[in-house]
Amino acid sequence: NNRALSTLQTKIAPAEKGVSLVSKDESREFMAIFPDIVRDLTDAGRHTDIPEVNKWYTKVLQYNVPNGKKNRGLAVVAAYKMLEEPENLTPENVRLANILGWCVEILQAYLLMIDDVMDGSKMRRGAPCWYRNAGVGLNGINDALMLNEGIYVILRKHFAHLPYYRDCVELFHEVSMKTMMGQSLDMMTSNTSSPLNLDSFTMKRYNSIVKYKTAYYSFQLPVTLAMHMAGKNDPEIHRQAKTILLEMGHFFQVQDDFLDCYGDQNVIGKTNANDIYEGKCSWLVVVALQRATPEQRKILDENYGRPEPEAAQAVLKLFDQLGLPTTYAIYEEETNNLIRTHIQQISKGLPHNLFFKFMDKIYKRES
Ligand code: GPP
Ligand code: MG
Ligand code: MG
Ligand code: MG
Repeated sequence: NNRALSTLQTKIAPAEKGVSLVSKDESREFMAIFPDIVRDLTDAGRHTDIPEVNKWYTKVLQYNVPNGKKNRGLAVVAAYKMLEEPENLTPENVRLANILGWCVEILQAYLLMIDDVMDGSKMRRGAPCWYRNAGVGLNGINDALMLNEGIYVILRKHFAHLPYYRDCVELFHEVSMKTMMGQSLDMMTSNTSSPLNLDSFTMKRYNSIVKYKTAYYSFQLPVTLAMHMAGKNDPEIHRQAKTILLEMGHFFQVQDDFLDCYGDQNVIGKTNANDIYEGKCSWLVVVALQRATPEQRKILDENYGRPEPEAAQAVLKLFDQLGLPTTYAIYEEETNNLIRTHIQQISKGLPHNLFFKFMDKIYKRES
């Protein structure tokens, strides 16, 4: 239960099946840099008069940052290596790309910590959500805020002298703002804004929520950071990358919503059906609403977003009756094909392989 509260060891994630964004060695290299990140934030000769906070901050970082899939962080490294000119791919620059990748992972950890409070989630990455640990609770909000500020400490320490520093700092702020606006829309379209109104669960609303809350920070951010590092500054290239990355981000959140109900809890590391209990505007319920007969709509009105397990069961049963797993399988395959077609249409300055790699990584994902 008390994973890293009792140990400062970093757990190595189990081998993932399927394709990787980077090689095993590159993945190890990324992990090997994490202790330096922790040291930069907790042991850099600053705040030496409050050692108990540095010690706590170390625990917060160890528990929350390194135990996920690290796709977003590794995406920065993979993208940088594909975008940079070979002669500039020095060990120092690769190290910087890894550090930038950890900044994205810190952002992700920070967002998840507070998202789990807002969503009343129980488990994250196979362990209790941070706020559910003894002695944490809502104090965890401050821990999350410390992680967020840590991003800018790291950026300043390693990048302040570089020409793309300002672009990176501004991008983190811009993307954070968009994510919070998406989260705001997510919250106001769920049962925290009582009473739950399923009329507001339109596909249009869904599209806005996922674009803002997920796509920018999960896909546009890592690749745009790598483009800044590699000096790819042409606005047209950025526009084309953004278009395709937001499409991928949308696809990724549809998958997240599907896995919330149909994923294996031991593989996704979260408990099932939380979106149903929380009355979330999830892809599953939006599609269900499009298909429901008046009687089926009544089942949703009465059971969606309710705390009783029987209510969630009734919703799950309806999802099955409506054939949502099949609809999802078709959606996943067709969207994969569509995005691949769009990647082929990217005209200049961007390696198609980078985007194909991302799609290989997420298509048919189970976690
Ligand atoms: C994913 O939503 C989106 C986020 C984690 C962004 C949160 C943004 C904040 C400003 C806190 P989700 O709730 O479906 O993710 P999960 O299923 O992992 O809880
Ligand atoms: Mg959540
Ligand atoms: Mg959420
Ligand atoms: Mg989810």
